[in-house]
Amino acid sequence: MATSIKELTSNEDSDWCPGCGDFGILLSVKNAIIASGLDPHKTVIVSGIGCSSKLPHFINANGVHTLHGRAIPFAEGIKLANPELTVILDSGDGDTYGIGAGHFVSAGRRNVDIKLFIHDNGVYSLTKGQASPTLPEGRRAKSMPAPNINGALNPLAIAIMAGYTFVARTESYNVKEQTDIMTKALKHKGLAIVDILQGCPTYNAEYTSANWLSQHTHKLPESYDGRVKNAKDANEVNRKRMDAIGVLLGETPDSMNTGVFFDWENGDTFEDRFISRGIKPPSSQSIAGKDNLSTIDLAKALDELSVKG
Ligand SMILES: Cc1ncc(C[n+]2csc(CCOP(=O)(O)OP(=O)(O)O)c2C)c(N)n1
Ligand code: SF4
Ligand SMILES: [Mg+2]
Repeated sequence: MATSIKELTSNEDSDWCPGCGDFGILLSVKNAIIASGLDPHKTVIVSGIGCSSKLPHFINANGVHTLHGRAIPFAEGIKLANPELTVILDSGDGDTYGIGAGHFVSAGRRNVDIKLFIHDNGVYSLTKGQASPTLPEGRRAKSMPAPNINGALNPLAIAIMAGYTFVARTESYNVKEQTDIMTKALKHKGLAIVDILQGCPTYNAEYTSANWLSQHTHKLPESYDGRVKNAKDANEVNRKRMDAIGVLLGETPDSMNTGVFFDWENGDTFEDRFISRGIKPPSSQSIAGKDNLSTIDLAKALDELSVKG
């Protein structure tokens, strides 16, 4: 079990720009790991490619820095191979909602118990600030020659419709709120997404500064409760989905809510379905016999693959 920030801090120095919101996200991920009582040796952080995706290097847990847009299949594969691991996917908005959009939507159909923490800064910052899928139409990040001609995606409304079972938003300079929401996501059994409005002072300073974010985000009202009480009641599930989507569609780029929009713990994850079909996760299969030799006979496969003259 991780007990201190120091224990979770790796030897590698982060090379993020001064004031980058990624620092607040890193601290919040560490806080949430501690608050959830997770063992860093049983925690895996998976990322794609981007400034944000460097995060696994800066945290003392297992980390996999994968391919652009492909973090979700890696994370799902790790969880299916060993369901005892806690798998956090920590990636950018471009990585997840742009090139990774197909995986982002398909993941909702499975409900694998992984947690997506998405750094949403409205730009592809690593490649010098092009518009990401969440940059609103008409906004112009610093390196863009003209205002954005495309409309923005609504990733959380898409996540709810795709089947995600925990859907939330927070912002990168509010470490207390992030820690609280990430901790809730980690406790949730099922596919969770936390979209984190992230400050990029280098390419999108105007609309993502700490000041701007605190003025243009508001906590969901106390009276709003996105949690499904009776997990088996399809009517309640759909009512809560519609409530959440109603709130999300009522937002504007200048006025967004933070908090948990939807929370449905239904006890039906992909890995449970997998195991109920009698399929053993690879991590629980023996790979060596009493003689310590491999139990896997590759001779047949090698024979099939051999080049026949
Ligand atoms: C297949 C492929 N296409 C394009 C790139 C170039 N590339 C690297 S990072 C990136 C965008 C990252 O944006 P985002 O996920 O929002 O992360 P950020 O840098 O904003 O944190 C792109 C397009 C790549 N590495 N691989
Ligand atoms: S370019 Fe933006 S997102 Fe990347 S490290 Fe710098 S401030 Fe952070
Ligand atoms: Mg980005």
